[in-house]
Amino acid sequence: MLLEGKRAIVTGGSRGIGRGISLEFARQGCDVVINYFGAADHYVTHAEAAEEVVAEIQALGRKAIAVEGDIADPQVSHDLVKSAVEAFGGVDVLSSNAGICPFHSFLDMPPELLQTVLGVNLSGAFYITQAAANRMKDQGQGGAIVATSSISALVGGAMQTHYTPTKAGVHSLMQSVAIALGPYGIRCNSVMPGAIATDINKDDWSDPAKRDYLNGRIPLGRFGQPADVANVVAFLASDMAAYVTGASLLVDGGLYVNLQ
Ligand code: RM4
Repeated sequence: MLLEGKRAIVTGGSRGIGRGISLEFARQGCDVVINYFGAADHYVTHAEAAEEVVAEIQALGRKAIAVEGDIADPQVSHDLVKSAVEAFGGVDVLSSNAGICPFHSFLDMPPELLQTVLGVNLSGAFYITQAAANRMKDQGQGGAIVATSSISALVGGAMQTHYTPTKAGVHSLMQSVAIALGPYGIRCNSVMPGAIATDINKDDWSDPAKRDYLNGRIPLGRFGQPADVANVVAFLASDMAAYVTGASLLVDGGLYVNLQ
């Protein structure tokens, strides 16, 4: 029960890594606001998925609500904090996790696609961090923010030229806000997931040759699961990590260090 009695917001919390984080937070004793985005897009979350996570959390004996909204819109972050205050009385933990990666080649990248990815992955992380941190400051009890960066903050991807800079940006954002928010006892860290099997990369890894190649590069010999990342996020969000801020932690089965 690392997060007993805490109140969390998880953006992009209904599917993939975010779903894993929402469930792990609940297992650790936390109530959770699950943000999701309901547009009919392959890469974003849907209301049913969010309601399923709410039901799973309630079955664990914790409270949860689902709140729809595109995190690229700054108003959504204010709404999420307001929802957490109304439903649970405050916010102690933020998992800034919402992200998209619509794989696309570089030379013909449409500006609109670039703007969409920047808006969700980077501006969205900024808005929710700012909104949650203001609430945590007003509460006067500190807080913990954990952003989902990526191994892609450190390495490139030919089909991810719009995406990898946002993940480097999220990592950098946590470093800077760790300094800005340290005086309020608000810790800010990021996780850098490697190859985690979720809907975001289902198409990209539908080619068995590509999947086998990537799998063979992971020293621990398997793709990650959302729970592999969620466990680390729960740790960083908890008092077990009371002296950790401005840090990033690779959760990649050793993929990053495997040059050969
Ligand atoms: C990750 C990394 C993975 C990719 C996802 C979408 O950060 O690049 O390989 O599957 O993004």
